[in-house]
Amino acid sequence: MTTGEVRTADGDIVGAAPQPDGPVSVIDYTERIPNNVGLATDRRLQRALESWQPRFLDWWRALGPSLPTKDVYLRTAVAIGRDGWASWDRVPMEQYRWGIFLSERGEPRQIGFGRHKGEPAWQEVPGEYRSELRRLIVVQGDTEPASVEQQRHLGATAPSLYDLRNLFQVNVEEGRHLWAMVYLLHAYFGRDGREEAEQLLRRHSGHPDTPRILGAFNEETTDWLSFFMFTYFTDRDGKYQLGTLKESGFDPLARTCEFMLREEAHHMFVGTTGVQRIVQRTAQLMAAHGTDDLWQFGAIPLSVIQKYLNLQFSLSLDLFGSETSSNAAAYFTAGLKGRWMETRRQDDHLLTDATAQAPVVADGMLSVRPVPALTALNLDLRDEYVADCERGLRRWNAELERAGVDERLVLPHVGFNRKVGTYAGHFISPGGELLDQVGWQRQAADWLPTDEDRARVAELMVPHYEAGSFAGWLAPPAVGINDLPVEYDYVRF
Ligand code: BYC
Repeated sequence: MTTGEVRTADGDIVGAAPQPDGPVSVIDYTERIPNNVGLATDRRLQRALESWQPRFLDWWRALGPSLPTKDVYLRTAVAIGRDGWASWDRVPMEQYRWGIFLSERGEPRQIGFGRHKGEPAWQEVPGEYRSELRRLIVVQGDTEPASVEQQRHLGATAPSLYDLRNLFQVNVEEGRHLWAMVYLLHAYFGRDGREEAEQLLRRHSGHPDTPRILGAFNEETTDWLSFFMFTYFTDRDGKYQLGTLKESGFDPLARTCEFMLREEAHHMFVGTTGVQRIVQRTAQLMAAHGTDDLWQFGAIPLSVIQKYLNLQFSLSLDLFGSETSSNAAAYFTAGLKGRWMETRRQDDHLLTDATAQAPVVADGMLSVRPVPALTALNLDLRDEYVADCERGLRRWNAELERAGVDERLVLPHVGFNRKVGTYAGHFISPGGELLDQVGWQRQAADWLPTDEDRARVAELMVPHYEAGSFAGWLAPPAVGINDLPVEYDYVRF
């Protein structure tokens, strides 16, 4: 790989896009819908997608970023190599070229797990798994526009042009990820696929009658602290879910998700560094003034950062579904959804005889019980995710340590504030103590953001639109985008 790209210890990618060294299919940008799936040779599919395109643009205008801009310095995929490749330019956001890109595969793939292990990967949808596959694609697709809707108004309060640009980069790529799922629905699921594609634009985040499918995508992203926590914790669920779909026996889904993961890495970089820059400023002020009451200095108290973290982590854990799930077992056995790093796992990739320990809450205690490993695959993925989340915490805590502050951020217990799975309906403290409802609610204001916390954070959310100017509640980034200076005017009005 020829690259100006740097991969951090967390696997996040920063710096310039890599040059491809594997097979490359250049994307035809003279097409109305840029793609590397040979759309021009399939007129029916092309027409169907071209009729969906204006509806997508209507949705983008109505529910995409609300801040009017002239252009934004954006990365656009222009070719697909094994390592991906992108161009960077100032682009009027509405003219961003949302397209359909699948990773190239060097060699024909075999299904790597489940009942069909060893068979050639499917190039068409197997009839017996049609509805399960469609469901997975619809759930994945539903999250993409949902996050754009949740972040719609954040542009009005951006802490800098650098951050504003990152928000818009995330938004256009989530829009592209919607295109990726809509392509699969149109190309492989006939009329019901087209209907599902329509529904993806009809459900709206937080709508009382037509909400988005998964809980976390109906919550409001109220401010930039919430946005950075979202891109850290919730986009990271995206990384893990896409990582399991990348293993799918349905080859077009696997290849789509593989390419999406490249773009997704930047989203998590935004979250990791966004929270880090906030913690950096908070730590400096705590060290200087010997107090956590930082509102008076125009910054966010560490205790409030911890509350936002508690909330977003718990909402994101709900996205893994129940710890034991017959759906998850069925997806795996059918070869539709694998495990994280499936190919590197040292077992039979069938799991018919394996067991796992799943949590239980019974008799006033938290404990575990043995269950068939096949049913515990949501838990398996969630455990991988939690370990990854810990890495960001270490990075943020290093800022506190560097500033000479004793306090630390911590991940709350996985049972804290849960609405899905074993812990739902139980009252567990961030420290992992099982409480009664009254006891829990008495302390909830210490654990989760209160209306007052949100109001005070909102007071700090004053836009900084001059090039090189940054809000005082976070540190400027160490480097700019694609080797440009931090002070570059990444967004023009
Ligand atoms: N909220 O057997 P269970 C991303 C439903 S994020 C509401 O425990 P299963 C992104 C569940 O659908 C990644 N409902 O769960 C990030 C099921 O309903 P049905 C998105 C929920 O099926 C940031 C029932 O409860 N991708 O990409 O094993 C920005 C029983 O559930 C929730 C995916 O999620 C919930 N939280 O697993 C932009 C991958 N949880 O089917 C983008 C595709 C569960 O009985 N989805 N339910 O009517 C899946 O693999 C699975 O659907 C889930 C659930 C992991 C979500």
